[in-house]
Amino acid sequence: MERRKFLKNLGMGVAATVIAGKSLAGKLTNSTISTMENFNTHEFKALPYAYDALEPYIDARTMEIHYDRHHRAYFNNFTAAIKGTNLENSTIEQIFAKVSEAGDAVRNNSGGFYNHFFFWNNLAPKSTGPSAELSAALIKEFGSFDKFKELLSNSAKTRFGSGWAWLYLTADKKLAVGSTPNQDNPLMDVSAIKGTPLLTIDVWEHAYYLKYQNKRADYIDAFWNIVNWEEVSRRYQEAKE
Ligand code: MN3
Repeated sequence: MERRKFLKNLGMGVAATVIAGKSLAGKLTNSTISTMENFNTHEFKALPYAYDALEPYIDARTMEIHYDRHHRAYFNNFTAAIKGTNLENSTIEQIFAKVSEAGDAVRNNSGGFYNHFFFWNNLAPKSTGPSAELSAALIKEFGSFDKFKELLSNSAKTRFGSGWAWLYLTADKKLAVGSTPNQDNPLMDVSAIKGTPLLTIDVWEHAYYLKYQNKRADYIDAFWNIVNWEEVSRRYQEAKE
């Protein structure tokens, strides 16, 4: 994306943040990007909140570096990797479905591009709780809400090296938790876990090291204070239909 357009998008993000302070829940959903259609244009979208919005659980400096350097680099490398190929006109979902044929540059950078936007949008300054329907489904599948949290947390804590932990919906519409290495995700044909992502935790060290250093478990425990359950519930509603 050209620089001017990027800055314009970033400016819109700042404006949305100010509004979000007044009416958090309503405005945050305006900038959600979880539907696949929104990824068709392969745009680098603004954060749906300010860098310091997730304090004290995720610090502003980590958010700035994570979004503006790490995430932006994935986006730039992704667009460079597909430039001039037939993937340029593919949806991100189509790219993931055949990512094994596309090579490592596409696999790593399409995942890094998508996973981070997905992650930003499943975080919010104020966490509420899952919808009644998602709550019932979580209890039915995992026994209790706390048990679900424990399973996803353990999945994140035990992912060796860099990767992501996920709550996802399988093809037969069952809730499941698991993790993926590097920048893989459950939409990729190469992934050991497959389904529609609903909630994710980035467990790369760059996501937490400035504040938590080697204490990945503390970062994961803090994560539960900033889950955007409104967005996760919406994704569940969309995925189960
Ligand atoms: Mn990351």
